[in-house]
Amino acid sequence: MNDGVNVPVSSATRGFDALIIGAGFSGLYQLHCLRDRLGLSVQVLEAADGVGGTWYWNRYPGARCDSESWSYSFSFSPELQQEWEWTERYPEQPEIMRYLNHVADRFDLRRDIRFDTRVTSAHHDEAANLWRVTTAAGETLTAKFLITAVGCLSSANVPAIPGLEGFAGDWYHTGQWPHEGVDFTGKRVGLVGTGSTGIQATPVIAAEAAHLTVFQRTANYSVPARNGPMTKEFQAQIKAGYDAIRATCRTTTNGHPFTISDRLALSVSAEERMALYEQAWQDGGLQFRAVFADLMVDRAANDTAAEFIRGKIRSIVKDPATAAKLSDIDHPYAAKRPPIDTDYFETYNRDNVTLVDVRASPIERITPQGIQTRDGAYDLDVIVFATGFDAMTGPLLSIDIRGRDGIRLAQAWDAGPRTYLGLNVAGFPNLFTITGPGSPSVLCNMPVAIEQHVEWITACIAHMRADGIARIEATPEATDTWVEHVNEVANATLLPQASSSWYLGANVPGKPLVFMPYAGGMARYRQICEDVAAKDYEGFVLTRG
Ligand code: N01
Repeated sequence: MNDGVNVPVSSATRGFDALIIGAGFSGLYQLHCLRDRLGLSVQVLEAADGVGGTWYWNRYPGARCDSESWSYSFSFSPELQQEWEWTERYPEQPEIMRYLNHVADRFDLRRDIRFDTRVTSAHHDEAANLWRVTTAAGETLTAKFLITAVGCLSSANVPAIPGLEGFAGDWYHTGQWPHEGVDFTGKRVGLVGTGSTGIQATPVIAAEAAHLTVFQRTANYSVPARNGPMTKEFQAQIKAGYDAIRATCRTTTNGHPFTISDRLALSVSAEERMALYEQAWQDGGLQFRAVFADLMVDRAANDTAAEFIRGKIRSIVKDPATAAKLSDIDHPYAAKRPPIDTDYFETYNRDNVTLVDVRASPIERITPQGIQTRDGAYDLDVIVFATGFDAMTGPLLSIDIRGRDGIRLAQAWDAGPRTYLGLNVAGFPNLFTITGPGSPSVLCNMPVAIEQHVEWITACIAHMRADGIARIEATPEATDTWVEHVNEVANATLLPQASSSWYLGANVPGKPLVFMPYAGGMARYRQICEDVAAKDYEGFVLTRG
């Protein structure tokens, strides 16, 4: 597929006002803001041959967004949101790709995107006050501003299991799925991983494969999505109510179009609590987490939700041994990113599906025939790794980014990511990191977090240009205070209690264990960012030039 236009670059260095890395939701909107609102010369550099970011790569069976379609979209253009027709409650990957391609065309963005262009390094030249960016093809481009729009979940994590190279069948990572798809008909498939991705893919692969073996290391909660088509009436209702929907998204903790109840879980009777959970289970979706105000901060409250879901698993899954493995969950509900599903637990009632507990009996190696655990050998034709990502820092650290005095980002972050507001790193002038570590990012409905960052960055650059400011950079003191605040708000929740969570970097061997996203809530974070800007960018050093 080549739905992009490649802009030729001469061998001489080309200069721009701003370079943006990545053409997903964030890169597209940032390009529109800087080019069409501020009149800057901008170039987006994108490794893929089309727009879409994470949605370009994640084409695995069942790939679908867990946010409601009407909220998982741009709010900046009233015309766009009125003309676009979502077809389902949760959009499937191809529908999101159609939407993002439509956005790229509607706002004439492609002419400033260079596709098939992987950025390998970005070095700041202090004397020239420029970023020098090189690509895998050896070209160099320069810009005053460098904006990373690389996404939080774009570095695939393929576990280093001995023997993979000798596997006689085919293997795939869900985040690097072949464009032509994979035909599982008649195949014995092994799926490793039971995060949101594995939980989405399991029922779809099981329906096609001869046999599916799911290798589960950490059992997980999941709540039914209750996906369904958007009726004409519901479409009309959403479109008429968009102002209120967007206002809710901007002011709620997780950027979703629903509010969190102010009831406490233990303030109601056991009967009422069960009835409320049952209603939320029937309604489906991430709203389950919003039934009570204290589910993410009080372990006793959380236990009630956790036990309700465990009970559901035991009632759905007919084989008691399988039900026991699936419901033996070691962390609070939603302390890891909560999956939602379509018939995930029901799928274990199929004759052609087996669950293997690889916590009890770890995977030892991959043989030419399949997967060998401590206690058994599983012959497979295909292995699917739904093993997640080197999240948040991985996409940034895969680029050789160097700031003042040649300091490498990898060095600055050797004990874990340190940012100011998740937007900038001390020592890296004029670098903006959209949805960077230390911002709400993955704890928020992503387009809401993205729009807030892009609009803040755009206003900041407009302010710099209006006031003749050449350079902006976070101070080390503001960074220290912010990192402390990020840790403090995370520790006030149950989120760090999931020891295998990718929020902590625990899924990647050797990665520093640091809670990366900002858990203080989107509304609070937005206010902090606005206050910083209003106080003449407090915590940043602005240099005229
Ligand atoms: O990845 P994960 P994901 N041996 O890291 C297991 C977003 N998303 O791709 O927990 C055996 O959550 C690992 O086990 P453990 C969403 O934000 C969004 O599923 O480390 N198992 C875990 O079970 C989500 O949270 C949507 O013990 C191994 C699984 O692999 C994020 O992407 C849809 C292993 C990885 O789970 C990531 O989700 C899907 C090993 N060596 C995803 N290594 C939508 O909204 C890892 N595992 C569309």
